[in-house]
Amino acid sequence: MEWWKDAIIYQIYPRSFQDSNGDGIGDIPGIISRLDHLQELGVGAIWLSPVYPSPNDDNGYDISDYKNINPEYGTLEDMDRLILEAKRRGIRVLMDLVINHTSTKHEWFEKSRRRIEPYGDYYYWAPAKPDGTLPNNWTGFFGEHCWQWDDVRGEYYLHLFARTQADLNYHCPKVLDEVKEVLRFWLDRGVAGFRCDVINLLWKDNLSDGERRLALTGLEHYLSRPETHDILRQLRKVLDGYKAFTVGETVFVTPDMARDLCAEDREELNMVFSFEHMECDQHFIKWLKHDFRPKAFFECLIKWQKELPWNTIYLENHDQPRSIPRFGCDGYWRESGKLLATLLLTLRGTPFIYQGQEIGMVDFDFDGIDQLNDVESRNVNRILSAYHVPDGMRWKIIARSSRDNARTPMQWDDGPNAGFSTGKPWLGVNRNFHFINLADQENDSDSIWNWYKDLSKLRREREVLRRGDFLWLEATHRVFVYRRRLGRERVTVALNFSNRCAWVGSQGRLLRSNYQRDSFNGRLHPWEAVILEDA
Ligand code: ISL
Ligand code: CA
Repeated sequence: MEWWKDAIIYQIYPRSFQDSNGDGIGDIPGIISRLDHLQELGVGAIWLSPVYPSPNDDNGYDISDYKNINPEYGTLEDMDRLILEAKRRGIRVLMDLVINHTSTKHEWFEKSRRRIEPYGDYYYWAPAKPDGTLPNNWTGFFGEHCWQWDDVRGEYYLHLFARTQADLNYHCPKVLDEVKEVLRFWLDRGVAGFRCDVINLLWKDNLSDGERRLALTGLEHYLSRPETHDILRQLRKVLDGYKAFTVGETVFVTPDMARDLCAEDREELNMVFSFEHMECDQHFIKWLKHDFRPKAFFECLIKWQKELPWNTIYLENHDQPRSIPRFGCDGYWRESGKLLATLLLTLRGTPFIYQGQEIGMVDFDFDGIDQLNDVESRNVNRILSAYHVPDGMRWKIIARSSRDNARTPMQWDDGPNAGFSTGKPWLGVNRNFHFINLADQENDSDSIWNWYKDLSKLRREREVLRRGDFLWLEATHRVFVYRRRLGRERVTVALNFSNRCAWVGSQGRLLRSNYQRDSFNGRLHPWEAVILEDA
């Protein structure tokens, strides 16, 4: 029953996790070879970023066949083996369901552009406006406008993301039937559920002009529309037949919207990824970052803890820079890495660990745009160049926000390519792998890895950390203190997000500290995290 409320979920970015055949690209046999690592961490499920055939313009988020495995990653048999081997270790497998758009290389698109029935209206096609301009004024997630001309069809198609990611048209009922088939295909193979990509954007009301905004003009026409909720309820009927789990990736959700998506009695999703806490260090859009302000971050977390009965808890994923340089402190790498782990594993909700987070991997150390692969970074570079933003500033903006920060290969050991591959990795390995790698941390009882393992175990042992309610006690510009409570059990967590000592009002029997100490008198060291139990 509701296994996902007790489990920790681990996100794998397959391209960068483990290569098994020396072609420099992570693959499914590679994942299988590392399942013991995940079992040791105590994860209950893995979520794989897309492993379907794809031209890889957006690394698998542009799918060209929903019912197969990308040959770069392996075969359907490898996937079956992964599901089986994971199951033997008590680990469920979740797939990424990307159904807002397909690759323009998908057979449906190839037929749609040729007006072959029934595919003709599988996508949003539109002619130019009478004055010859684009069908509407919408702008997309990767910084461009959202329309691409297609010579074959003689019309424009809509793409909220990259040009090669054409949005599916759910006004056409056949599209939903196709998606249901896709769900059944994978659920029959033993997949436990799905992470649903940008799932709150599926339905576009109509294609009229949007209100002008700094970014994402047109958003009001497709953000969390009632018809999207209908679609989710229909999909849920299929999922329920398999007792499958879903977590929605839901951009720009408010707590109200989130409740409508995952309240139990609405029968849509099981939980959602909200973004507000990841936007605490930016002005309007992710490219305009300001310094991290812990207080705003704590207040945001408190708000979501209060507003929703159950949250996803995450600080990293494949679209975000790494958490230690962002919310922690490089100078206190070990301490702040453990502090962030403590936050992640003691809030109320399902924690998601992103690959490499468990060893404290940090942002890439690339020297220039040529070393980047991310389609979003390349688009932004083009746009900033067009506006004559000087090289230095352009690179600064991109380096700070690029999604490739989190996509560099996993650092397993200090051998060639950090043990990721015997060949040339598809994306550079961070040069710090000599200092940050799993093998070293396994041998160091004080490592970030061992801290994750320890807290994961503590969380399994103490129901209060999983199911207990949440009460905040202090949230200042640097200190966050909260309590979890279940029956008569009370556990208090105190976190110091600063380089200076700090006093907090809480005391109790010390369960854990990321410093060496036997007891706690209320004074936190820099970046100290303590877990206390009512004496
Ligand atoms: O990462 C973002 C901005 O940098 C987000 O706006 C992101 O694009 C949004 O969260 C949607 O992300 C998901 O869908 C995209 C894909 O590129 C992302 O990797 C995926 O997580 C399109 O499929
Ligand atoms: Ca490979």
